Amino acid sequence: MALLFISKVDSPEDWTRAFGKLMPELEVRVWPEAGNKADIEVALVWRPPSEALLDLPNLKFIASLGAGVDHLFRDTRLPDGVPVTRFVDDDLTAMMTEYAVLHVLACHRRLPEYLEMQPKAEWRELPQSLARERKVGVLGLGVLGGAAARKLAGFGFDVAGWSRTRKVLPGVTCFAGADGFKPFLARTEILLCLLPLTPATEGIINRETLAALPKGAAFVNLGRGGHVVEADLLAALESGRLRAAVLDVFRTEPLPPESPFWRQPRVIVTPHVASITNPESGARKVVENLARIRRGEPPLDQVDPSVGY
Ligand code: NDP
Ligand code: OXD
Repeated sequence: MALLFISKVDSPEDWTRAFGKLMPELEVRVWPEAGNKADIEVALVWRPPSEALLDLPNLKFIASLGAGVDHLFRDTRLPDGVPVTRFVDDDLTAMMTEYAVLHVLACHRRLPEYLEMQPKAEWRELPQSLARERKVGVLGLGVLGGAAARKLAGFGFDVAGWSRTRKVLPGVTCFAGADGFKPFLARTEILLCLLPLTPATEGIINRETLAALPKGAAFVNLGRGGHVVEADLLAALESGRLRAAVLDVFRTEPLPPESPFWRQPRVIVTPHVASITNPESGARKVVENLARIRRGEPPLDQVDPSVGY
């Protein structure tokens, strides 16, 4: 039995070691060395080449190395009827929650503006609100957005969230669907994006969306770069309509040196590090799903290809 590992950004050595401890009989093959394709029962992938998942006659499931699956649905040809799973894990959620809280607090306490003042040796106090007076809005109330929204509500923020289907979350005002979008934006002073990238959410942060936020709002993007129309975001920052932004994800990664975001005042750039898949817990999930399939049960954390997440 073999697993086909395909990723240019994850360490095959770390994953091979993690599988070796849990399931020594599982042979980890690293793309493009697929060996006898009939042995391969699972493919563990991040942005696989377009044809890499075809012609694997005994493939039982395709596991995304990340929580997001946009890298798979973009231009990879997927074999019919083979389930796709994504990475859902308490450690991944905890790391993402920390990062979301870190940067919402930074925007709330006006850190991007103080960082802009520091090289100018400018000692000036900016007006400050209390957390209960600050309206935070979370785009996406799934595993990650839901956890972040709950934790932010615990800090005393006035938190709302927006999802495709309506949610009920204690301490969080929930909006849903197209009708809920504008009312959600109109009350959001710090907007945190934790949506998946799908055809429905591509470019969702655009001129119209940014204009619907109160003037002087801040934006934290931990979802995907494809959610943002970058020229519209830059224009909103330059005009002062948007006070600050924290950007962890970009349309082109690594962010090219010539990107204006590197030099844009009141913007914090981080290199797609909000939350990182841990090979130990990731391998546990894959092994658990192999066991479920053996028992004739469906794998956990399957995505719905019809909605793309
Ligand atoms: P989930 O699938 O658990 O949640 C997705 C949420 O988005 C759900 O609430 C869903 O609504 C909502 N949603 C999806 N489409 C729409 C839409 N068209 N309109 C409104 N709401 C929508 O995903 P996770 O929380 O696990 O992950 C979210 C994303 O975070 C990942 O897809 C990935 O892009 C990103 N990520 C980024 C990382 C980083 O390091 N920067 C690390 C890990 C993930 P509903 O509840 O109704 O289905
Ligand atoms: C993910 C990511 O989707 O790291 O897990 O972006």
